[in-house]
Amino acid sequence: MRQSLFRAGALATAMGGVLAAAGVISQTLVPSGPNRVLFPQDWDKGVLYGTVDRYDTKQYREFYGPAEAVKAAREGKPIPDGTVLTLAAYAARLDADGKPLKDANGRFIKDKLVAVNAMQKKAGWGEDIPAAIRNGDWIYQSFTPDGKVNEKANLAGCYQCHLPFARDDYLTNLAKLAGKFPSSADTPAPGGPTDVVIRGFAFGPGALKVTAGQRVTWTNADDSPHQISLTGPAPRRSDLLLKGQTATLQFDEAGNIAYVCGLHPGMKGTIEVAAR
Ligand code: HEC
Ligand SMILES: [Cu+2]
Repeated sequence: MRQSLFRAGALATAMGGVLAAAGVISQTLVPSGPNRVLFPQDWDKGVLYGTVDRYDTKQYREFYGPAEAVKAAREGKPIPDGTVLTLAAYAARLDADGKPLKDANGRFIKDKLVAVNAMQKKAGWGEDIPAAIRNGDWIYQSFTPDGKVNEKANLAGCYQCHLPFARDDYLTNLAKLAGKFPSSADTPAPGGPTDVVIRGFAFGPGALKVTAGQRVTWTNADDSPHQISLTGPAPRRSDLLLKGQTATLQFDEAGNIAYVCGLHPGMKGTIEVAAR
C-alpha cells in the first residue's frame, strides 16, 4: 500500500488561482461548438479498458480506447499520436427509491446513454488553447448520444479538470488504461478518530474534528481514483489515491478546513481543527 504525504505544490496553488479566475471567464476561454475532434463513430468497437460507478451522480461510465493506446500504456510508453479516448456516460438503472440497482458483482447496471465525451491527442493540436489550461496536444469535445456536438458543453472545464493530471498525460485513469488499477486491493478498515474512508464517492465521516497537531489519514476504498484537494486560502492536493491507497496530512493550526475530491468536486468534506 502506498502512503503519500501531501505536498504543498506550487502547481496546486497556481491551479487554485486559475480555477478561481476561470470560473468567471471560462466560457470564453475555449469556445464550444465543433472543433477538430470528430464524433468517434466506432467508439464501442475499441477496447473497453475501464468502468466507473458514479455513486454521486448515479451514472455508470465506460472508458474506451484503441488497442495501440492500451499497449503503449501497459508498456509505460507515451500514448500514441492520434489517439482518441472515449468516455461513455450512462444513467444507472434505479430502483423504486431512486437508488442504483446492482448486478451480481455489485456493479451499477447501465440504462440510457447520456453523453459521449472524447479527447484526442495530435502533434501541434492545443496551440489555440490558453497556455494556463492547455493539456499538451489534447483537444476535448462533448457529444450527445446521437453523435451531435453538445454546443452547451463547457469545454474549458474539461481542460481545467484534467490539467492537474499532466503527469499521467492528462488522464484521470491512466492506471486503468495501463491495466494497473488495483481493483482487488484490500482496503484496511481504518476506524481511528482521525481516519476518513472514501467509499461510494463520499467521505466518511464527512465532517471530522481533530486537535491541532494531529494527522488525518484518508483511505480510498473505491474502484475509482480519488484525490484530496484542500480548498480555501492554502490549496493543496494529495497524489491520486487508487484503491487501498492512503494520504496523510497534519493540521497544525486551529481552524476550519474545507476540501473536495480533485476529480469529483461534488464530493465534499470538512476538518474542524480545535486549538491544542
Ligand atoms: C469535474 C472534473 C472533470 C471535468 C470538468 C471533465 N472531466 Fe473528464 N474525467 C474526469 C474524471 C473524474 C474522469 C474519470 C471518470 C469518472 O470518475 O467519472 C474523467 C475521465 C475522462 C475521460 C477518460 C480518460 C481519462 O482517463 O481521463 C475522457 C475521455 C474525458 N474525461 C473527457 C472529458 C471531456 C471531453 C470533458 C469536457 C466536456 C471532461 N472530460 C470534463 C473529470 C472531469
Ligand atoms: Cu473522487
